[in-house]
Amino acid sequence: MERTLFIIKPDAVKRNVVGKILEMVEDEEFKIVQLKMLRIDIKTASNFYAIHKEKSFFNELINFITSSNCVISVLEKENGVSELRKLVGETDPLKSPPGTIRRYYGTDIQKNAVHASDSIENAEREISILFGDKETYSFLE
Ligand code: 3AN
Repeated sequence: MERTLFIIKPDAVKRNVVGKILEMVEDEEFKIVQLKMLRIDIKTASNFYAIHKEKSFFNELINFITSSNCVISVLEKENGVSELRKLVGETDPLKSPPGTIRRYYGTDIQKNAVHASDSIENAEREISILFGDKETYSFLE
């Protein structure tokens, strides 16, 4: 079983589609093992997106992700990291295949509704940033 980090971003929370997005995830047999709503602070967001530090869109990205509440979860499934990326679709909603979350609920390349970890290593890193270390955070089986 793999665990991956899933964020429903401010644009989707504001559009009232949290329930619809979680339903898509549960319909694909992901288990929600952690779930919370919060506004990510700038320091945490900068650490989370550190890999994009040099990109032209970095400041815009930090402003957007910290602009309002996100719904943050840890999801579990066999091959969960790649399975969730498939369900999420491409970064640009318009290039996302039909049936993907971003195709349904994304607006543009920035307001693309959701985030999903892109590797097992990054999933562990991102879960630890937003939920704390495994040792200090208990998951109920
Ligand atoms: P993905 O989330 O599909 O893995 P990344 O990791 O390349 O995409 O980018 C992280 C986030 O940065 C995206 N989810 C998107 O919100 C934002 N982003 C990526 N490319 C652009 C861009 N050209 N302009 C504005 N925001 C972008």
